[in-house]
Amino acid sequence: MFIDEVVITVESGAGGSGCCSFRREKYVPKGGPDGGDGGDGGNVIFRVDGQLSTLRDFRYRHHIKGQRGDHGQGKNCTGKRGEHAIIRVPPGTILRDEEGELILDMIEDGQEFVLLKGGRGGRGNARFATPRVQTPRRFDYGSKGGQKIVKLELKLLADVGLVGFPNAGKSTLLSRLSSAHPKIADYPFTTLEPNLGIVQWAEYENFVLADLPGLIEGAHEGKGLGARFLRHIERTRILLFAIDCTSEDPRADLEALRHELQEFDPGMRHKPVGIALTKADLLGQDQEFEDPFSDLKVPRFLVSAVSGKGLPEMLQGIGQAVKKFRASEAEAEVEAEDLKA
Ligand SMILES: Nc1nc2c(ncn2[C@@H]2O[C@H](COP(=O)(O)OP(=O)(O)OP(=O)(O)O)[C@@H](O)[C@H]2O)c(=O)[nH]1
Ligand SMILES: [Mg+2]
Repeated sequence: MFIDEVVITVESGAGGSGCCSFRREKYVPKGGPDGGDGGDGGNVIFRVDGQLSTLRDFRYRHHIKGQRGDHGQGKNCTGKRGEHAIIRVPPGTILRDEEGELILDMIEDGQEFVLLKGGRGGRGNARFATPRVQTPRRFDYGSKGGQKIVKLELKLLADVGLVGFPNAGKSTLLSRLSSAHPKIADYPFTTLEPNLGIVQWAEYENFVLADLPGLIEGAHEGKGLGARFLRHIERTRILLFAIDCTSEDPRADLEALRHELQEFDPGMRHKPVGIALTKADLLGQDQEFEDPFSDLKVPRFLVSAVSGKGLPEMLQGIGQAVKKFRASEAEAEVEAEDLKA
């Protein structure tokens, strides 16, 4: 099951208490205080792990705690610090607080964020010795850890999202273009959760392609698998509409798909798009295919995942476009940095 939304409670570890102890040894009268400090409690840390692509790990893990610090001990021994709770999340995870306010968007592989610090360890009595008070009995308790309820929401980060009606051949395309193995079958709604694959289109160039569950009319109102997956499209750089070229009215298919996306989020209108007319092998050998989108200025490709027809051209077209967008995003980032400086 694909999980893209969870609510979890996180807690950082409490600090260990300081110790009250005195040195006791043969021939050492009045050994003095030797109570060590308590160890700090473990932090709650979120870390992006590029290997993950769902929040499935949290299905049965709703409460995550940092370890508490050990108490201090005699002979000036400091308590061991508590282990951090390191929570691994997939890239594209959005962290929100209980009210739904954004805390952080976690994008870069390896990115870390300390949400809660562990409690501080308390001081042992050795710390309180002064020339006047040589046998202090005072020590601190460790401070408590913090607790928070956080919502994790995943919006996949893919370069290209495949959008189309059920059975249009989206999963077949993904399996043909990448080493992903999505389920493929000739009935609608075979794909129930997004699949990601890495598509290598030149020697050192690749992009991430997302195969999404099929859309149907009314998806934005929750029909079919609906809006739940539409949000994953929001963050893809390019939309690739998969349209069955044997469809009675490919044009109407495209309009219907676009309508669903726009109703879901009007901003999607501005996303760059391409069209993959799928299943080209089903057209008869001598049948002339009339391009139903000839008046649109949208790059389109007549492809067949079975025969491989048109795939190299499509990869080049999409690959170059992804490369261009990535470069212009990087440029925009640099400009933003310059403005800050
Ligand atoms: N002849 C032919 N059949 C294809 C081609 N691509 C896909 N198919 C068939 O079309 C059917 C649906 O393919 P899928 O890849 O599962 O379609 P999908 O768009 O992922 O469907 P959902 O996951 O239900 O949205 C399967 O029976 C495929 O074998 C193609 O290029 N040529
Ligand atoms: Mg599918």
